[in-house]
Amino acid sequence: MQSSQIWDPQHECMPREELEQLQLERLQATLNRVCKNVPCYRNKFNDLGIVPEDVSSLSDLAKLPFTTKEDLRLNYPYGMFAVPLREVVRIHSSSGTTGKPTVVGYTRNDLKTWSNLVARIMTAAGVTHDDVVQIAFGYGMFTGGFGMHYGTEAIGAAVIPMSGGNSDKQIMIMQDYKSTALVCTPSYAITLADLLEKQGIDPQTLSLKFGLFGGEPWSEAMRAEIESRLMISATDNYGLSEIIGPGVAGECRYKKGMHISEDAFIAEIIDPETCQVLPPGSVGELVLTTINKEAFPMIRYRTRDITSLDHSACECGRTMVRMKKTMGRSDDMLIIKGVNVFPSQIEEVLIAIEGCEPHYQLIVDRKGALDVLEVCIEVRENIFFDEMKKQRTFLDMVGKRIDSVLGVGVTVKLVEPNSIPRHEGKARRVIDKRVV
Ligand code: DLL
Repeated sequence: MQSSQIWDPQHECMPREELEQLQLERLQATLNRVCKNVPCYRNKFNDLGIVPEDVSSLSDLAKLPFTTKEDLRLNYPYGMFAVPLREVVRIHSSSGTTGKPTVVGYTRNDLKTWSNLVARIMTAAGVTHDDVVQIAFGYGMFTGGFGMHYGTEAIGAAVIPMSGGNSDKQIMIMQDYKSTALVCTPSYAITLADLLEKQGIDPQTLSLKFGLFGGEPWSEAMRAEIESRLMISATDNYGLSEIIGPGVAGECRYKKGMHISEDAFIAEIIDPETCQVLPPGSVGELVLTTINKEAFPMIRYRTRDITSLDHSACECGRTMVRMKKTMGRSDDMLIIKGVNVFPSQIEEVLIAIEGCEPHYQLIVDRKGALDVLEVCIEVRENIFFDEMKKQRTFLDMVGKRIDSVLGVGVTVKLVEPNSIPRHEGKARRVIDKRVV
C-alpha cells in the first residue's frame, strides 16, 4: 500500500517496541500532570498509596485505579480538567441517559491532536483531498459533527457541514453537490437509503464512494446491506466524548477491525465483573487511557463497550492494534431469563432474513417472575400482512433463528413499514419496561 494512504505513517506504522516506549513516556508525563492538577486523581492515587513514579513499565498500568462515568458526574462540570479554563478553547458534552451530561474540554493543542486523529481514520477509509464529504452528524455539543469536520478539513477534502436530520435536503445536496463520502450513524445511512428508494433515485446516479459510519454498534450484515444499497465502501469508526470523540479507532480498507491510535490511547480489555485485565484476544470491556491530551486526560476510563483486541499484523502496514466491532455496551446488555443478550446479535439474524428491514426494536418486560423479550421488526412493503398462514410460518422461522443464536425464546412481532421511530443520530433499539 502507498504511504499516501496512511495519514501519519511515522506513528501509524511505528515498530511496536518504539511505540511502547513512546506510550510509556507519554503515560508517565500524563500521570504527573493529573496528580498535580486533578484532585480526583490525586486522591484516588493517594488512597492506594501510588505515586506516578511507581509506573515504570506499561504493565504497571494495571495497578492504577479506574475512572468511571460516576467520577465525571461527581466532578461536574470542570472538576476533571487538568488545565485552567483560560487554556480551554472548546467544550463538548455527552448526554447520558440519567442526570447531568458529561462535560469535556480541549486546549488548542488537543484540537490539533483530534483533527489529526480523525484525518487518520478518514484517510484509512479511502478519503483524500479530492473528496466531497457530507457530514450528517449533529453539530453541537455532540462530538460527531465538529470532530469529523475538522479532521476532514485537515486532509483538504471539501466539507459539507449538513448536520443531522432534514433527510430530503440531505439527498438533494448529495445529488447536486456530488458528495463522494457520507459521514453519519449507520442507522441514519439506512434511513437515507430507504428515502432514496422511496424517491426512486438510483444510487448509481450519485457520486458516493465512501461511507464512514460510527457512533453506535452495527453488524457486518448491516454493513453489507448499506454497501449494496448505497453502492459504497462502508467503514466503521469508534470513539467516545470522554476520550476525545470520533477518532479513537477506525477501519482501514481491509475492514478487519478498527485500528486504535495507540500513540494517543492505551487500550486494555478487562472482565467487567472482576475488573481484572484479560489475556490478549479475550472479549471484555474496553478500558482506555489518554496519553497526549492536555485539558481532559482520562486514566483507565471504563468505556462499558464490549470488544476484543487483535494484535496480529494487518495487511495495510499499520502496526496499531485493532479492536473488533463492539458487541454493544455492558450496560446495554440485556439479561433475559439469566442469559446475556446484545441487541447486535439479534440484528445479525434479522438482516440475514429476506424481507426484514434493519429497523427493529426490542421490548423487554416482566410477566410475573419471568422476563419476556419481544422483537418488533419492520417488514418490507407488501409482505403478506394479509396472509395469516404465511405470516405465522415466517414468525416461527425468525423466532427459531433468534432462539438458536441467543439460547433464549423470544416473541416476534411484525410491524407496519415505517412504524418504528427513526432517529437522525443514534438509534434507540431497546425499550426496557421492567421495574428495577
Ligand atoms: O458517539 C463519538 C463518535 C461520533 C464516534 C461519531 C464515532 C462517530 P458519545 O456520544 O460519547 O461519542 O458515545 C460514545 O457510542 O461508548 C459506544 O458505546 C458508542 N459507539 C461509538 N462509536 C461506535 C462504533 C460518540 N463504531 C459511545 N461502534 C461509545 C459501536 C460505538 N459503538
